[in-house]
Amino acid sequence: MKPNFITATRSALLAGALLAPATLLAPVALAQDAKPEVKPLPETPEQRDARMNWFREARFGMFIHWGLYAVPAGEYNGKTNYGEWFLEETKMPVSQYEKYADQFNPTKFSAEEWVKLAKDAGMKYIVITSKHHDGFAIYPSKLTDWDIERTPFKRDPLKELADACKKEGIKLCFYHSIMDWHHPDWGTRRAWNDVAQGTPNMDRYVDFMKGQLKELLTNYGPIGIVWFDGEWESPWTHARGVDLYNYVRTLQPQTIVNNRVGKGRSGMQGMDKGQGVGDYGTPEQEIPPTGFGLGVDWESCMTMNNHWGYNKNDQNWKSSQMLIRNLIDCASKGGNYLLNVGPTAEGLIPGPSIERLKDIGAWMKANRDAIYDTTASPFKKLSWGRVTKKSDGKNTTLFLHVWNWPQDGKLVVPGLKNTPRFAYQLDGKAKLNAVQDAKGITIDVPQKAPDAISSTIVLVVPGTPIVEDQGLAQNADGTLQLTPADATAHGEVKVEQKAGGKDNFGFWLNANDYVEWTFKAVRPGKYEVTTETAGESTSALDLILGNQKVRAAIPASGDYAKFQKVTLGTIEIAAPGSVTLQLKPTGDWKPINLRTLEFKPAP
Ligand code: H79
Repeated sequence: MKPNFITATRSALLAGALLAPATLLAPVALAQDAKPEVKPLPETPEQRDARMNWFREARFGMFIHWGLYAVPAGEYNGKTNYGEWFLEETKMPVSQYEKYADQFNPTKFSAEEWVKLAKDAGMKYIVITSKHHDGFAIYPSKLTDWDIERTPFKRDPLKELADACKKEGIKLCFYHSIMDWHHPDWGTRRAWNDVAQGTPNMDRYVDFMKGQLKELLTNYGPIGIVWFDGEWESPWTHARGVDLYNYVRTLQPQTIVNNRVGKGRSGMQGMDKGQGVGDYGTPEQEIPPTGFGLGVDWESCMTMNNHWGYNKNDQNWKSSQMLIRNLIDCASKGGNYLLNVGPTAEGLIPGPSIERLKDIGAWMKANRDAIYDTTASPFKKLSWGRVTKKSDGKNTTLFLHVWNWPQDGKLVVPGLKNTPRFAYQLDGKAKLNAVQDAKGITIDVPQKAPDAISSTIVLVVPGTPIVEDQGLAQNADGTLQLTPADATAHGEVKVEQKAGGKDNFGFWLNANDYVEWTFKAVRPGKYEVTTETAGESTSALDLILGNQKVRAAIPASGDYAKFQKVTLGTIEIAAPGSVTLQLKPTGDWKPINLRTLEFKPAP
């Protein structure tokens, strides 16, 4: 995604050109300017930094998906897997769906409790659905009767949240869906929308949406972010996106707008490709394998179980460890983590979500300095965890988030060339010995990890960190681990993050997709390569290294979630130096999930 100031500068230049004497304009420019394209509001880099500052410092927010879909709670006609897409997936007549409004009476809702829960978890902002794709406004809107006033609940949850957020110093933000399955003017009217009449008219729809945004950006105080979604259907266009972006920024000049206001978003990876608009990228249900460099802002939104909206049968909760490590992972790559809760129709955040938020809060209480206002890691990939950093202009403080505690009590920070000033344990501030050697900096740490989930070691070095890329290399004894995260994946293959270093390649659905690693060989010899795979059918892969090709037969495990150990074959490393290993579908290949490859000297 392109930082907005690039386009801002360009439009400033364009404005200058338009003021120039007509004789100076080339004929081409005249033709293009005949119907000037709407540009995002101009802004200097300094203005943009000032506007984005709180978001970059915050690193952690709460997403709330709350609407009428909480009434059926995921169940309909014997199926139990629905969420906030209930209306679209059941294709229920809209008139029937509207009746859920009679049962939406969240008398147990307490804005104060929700905001405190977010704050105690260490979250700095809340993004709540003012309207999801079903079009239902969770606040009293003067512009429609498809709103909370239709329910027995005669309160305004957004007003109560705005007051509680103001009191607790939390930024309130609104998720507002562009796509609207209920409104008669949304351009792709659903066949089951039996309450809409007439011909859809997008200009009228935009007027309606702008009217609601005006309510939201006028009646609830300063709004941190307007989080658009549902931009991908064809009635929505880039020009409408730019216009809407400018509209929001005109109502509240300091508000941040995500990139889903426009059409640039590239799939679930969420960053803009091609022509985009908006202030930051929005990966969904995934954390990018690396960051995107300076000046590129992003936020990964993720669920705690498998649904955004409340689903009473979904007990597939991620562990607190995974959620905490996801937060660290995002911060280490220069991004934010927006973690979702789906409250019930009674107004309660589910118990398992509360437990996890409390665990995260306990970790954050001790480790907050290592998350807020930090910037991305200067290291590529570390075997033991992640790094965040802060600079005061003179020194750099590196926060070493250690997930895999060193058995020998020596934490090696590989390739770091700065002379260490000092190191300590964040928890308790105990000083630690840090020495520089050929490998980088080695810190003496206690035998036992201070925190089973993630321990923070602080290392202060002068200046900016200078890191010599160590790359992937065989260990001295020849062993080697090639993790999915270290690989280059070609095609649609993705790295699925799992707890305990058990990431796997997933979505490997195409026989043309393949993966490869480049590493430094230090110990020539024959190596047995093993891994763990999961799949419904038997499969086959070629293991390719130089001119060797070893065909690996992969047995079925019966289930994409059930992994079993597989020996891929024996391969020879002929000489020290850079080596590339590829894994390519072959013969009777069928989709599989695959974990880390392990090299062991062959017997
Ligand atoms: O609000 C939650 C979900 O209801 C909503 N976004 C989160 C935050 C969501 N809507 N759709 N999806 C999630 C999945 C939709 C994916 C697709 Fe597409 C839409 C596939 C094709 C069109 C996104 C846009 C991926 C490619 C283009």
